[in-house]
Amino acid sequence: SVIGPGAVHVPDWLGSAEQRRLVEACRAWARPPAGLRLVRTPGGGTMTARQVGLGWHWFPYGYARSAVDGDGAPVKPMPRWLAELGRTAVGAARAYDGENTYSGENTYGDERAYDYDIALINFYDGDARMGMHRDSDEKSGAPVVSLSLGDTCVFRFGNTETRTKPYTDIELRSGDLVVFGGASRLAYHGVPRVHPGTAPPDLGLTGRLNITLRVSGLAD
Ligand code: MD5
Ligand code: FE
Repeated sequence: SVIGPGAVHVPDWLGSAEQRRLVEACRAWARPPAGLRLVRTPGGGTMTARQVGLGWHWFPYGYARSAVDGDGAPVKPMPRWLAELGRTAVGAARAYDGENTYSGENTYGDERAYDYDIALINFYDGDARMGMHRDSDEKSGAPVVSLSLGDTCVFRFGNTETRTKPYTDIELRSGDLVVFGGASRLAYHGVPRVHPGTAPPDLGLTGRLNITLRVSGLAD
């Protein structure tokens, strides 16, 4: 369904074979060097979701080509097939929005112009959460593509003004796609909870993985 202007949720977008392929790929990307790590925030806290980046490494608050707050190794490359999946996802979101939205407005832009050069993969175990925040370290207005795998979570989609109400809680399940474009690109959002044990049994994943595809807008 359309969850906000330029934000669309397409349930069950990935088939089970595609989900398994992505989980396998994430296993390889999670391994060192520049693998899955704990993220420490400047306030002295630690994010409960662990993260690995492809193409660029995110740290609080910027992007680097190496794991500057991890083992310092060069970040793994962004695979071409994953960048293409991002473009396909934006096209799917537009088609879905066109059938369902109130305005029919195209707020996603032209995906052929988007060169997805970042993948951030978050791994949530049963206790992990993500507090309300905005993704503002990218220097591009291209939509963010979100792919969910494994356990179901509650995703909180907020507003662009405050990290509090009004917000909408939706459940994201394994295989779901969300595209955040247009006016929703800079909305506050978070993951208040994960429901352990809800992953598809044949996926071979305990916990939740979320892959976001982004355009950095940064020069090489
Ligand atoms: C997740 N990840 O489920 C989410 C999905 C992150 C993060 O929040 O920063 O790694 S991405 C959700 C997102 C991205 C860009 C804009 C908006 C939501 N939004 O406007 O709501 O691990
Ligand atoms: Fe985010």
